[in-house]
Amino acid sequence: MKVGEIIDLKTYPIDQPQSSQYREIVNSIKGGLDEDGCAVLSNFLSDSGLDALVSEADARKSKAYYAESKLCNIYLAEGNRNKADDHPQNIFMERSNGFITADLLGKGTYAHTLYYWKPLRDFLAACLSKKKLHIYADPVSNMIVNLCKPQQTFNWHFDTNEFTITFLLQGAQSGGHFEYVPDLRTRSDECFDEVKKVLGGDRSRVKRLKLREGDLQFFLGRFSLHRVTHNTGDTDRLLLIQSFTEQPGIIGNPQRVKDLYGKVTEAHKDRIDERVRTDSLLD
Ligand SMILES: O=C(O)CCC(=O)C(=O)O
Ligand SMILES: [Fe+2]
Repeated sequence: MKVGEIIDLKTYPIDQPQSSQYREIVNSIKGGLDEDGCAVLSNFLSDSGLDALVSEADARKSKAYYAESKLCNIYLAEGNRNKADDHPQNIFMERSNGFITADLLGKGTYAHTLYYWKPLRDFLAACLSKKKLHIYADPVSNMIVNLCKPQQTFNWHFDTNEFTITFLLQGAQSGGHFEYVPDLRTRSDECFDEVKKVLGGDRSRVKRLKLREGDLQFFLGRFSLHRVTHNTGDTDRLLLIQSFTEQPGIIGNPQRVKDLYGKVTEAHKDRIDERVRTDSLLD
């Protein structure tokens, strides 16, 4: 299967930037992202593309990393002893999902081929009104599969990278909902009070996304708090995540990468003090 065949290019001709269909798609995505930091293209993957990506993920499920520590705050980082107990940095929640990491989805896999396909990146840049997008430079977490087995959940959190696309490979039979709160923090403000309200159970700003297998979701996870509710069905929920950044060279906080994905590389060790960020938000 060629890379273009993983996608339903008839409906979504993302390799034809001159076409009117392309412009329409870009405009619809822009509308969604402007409104609430999220947009979906239904049935973006072809049937055979979806099958291939599911098989690839299934074959690697036994190697998924499950962290020992099951309690996490929304920054997926340490607490802060200098803050009150009810400060968001000190509110810890169950996180029981696992990850198939990028090193397990290397060159030659369909997921890798799709991720590095230039027309896809150009299309995403157009949707975000950016000149150019870069592959997220983190070698462990730039492309991952989130694995939520029955009873598992991924707590409320913010992402490190600015922008992800996700492909639902296998939905939960029940539960396993993706929920998010659009623009809960900004580049210059953690908005702790608003964050506290959501963690306290206020659902007035919470949105729940209806995703189906093969859909492509665009998401600005650095600013929108999000989570995956408990998978209450009997089968696994599998979601492929590909991350991009505007600036090259951004990698994850080594502590966070180790906790979440179970490993770091030389790239993390070398660059602890000179990590690139475009803001000063807590990770
Ligand atoms: O599985 C999902 O829908 C979201 C996963 C996620 O938020 C993450 O891996 O950062
Ligand atoms: Fe996330």
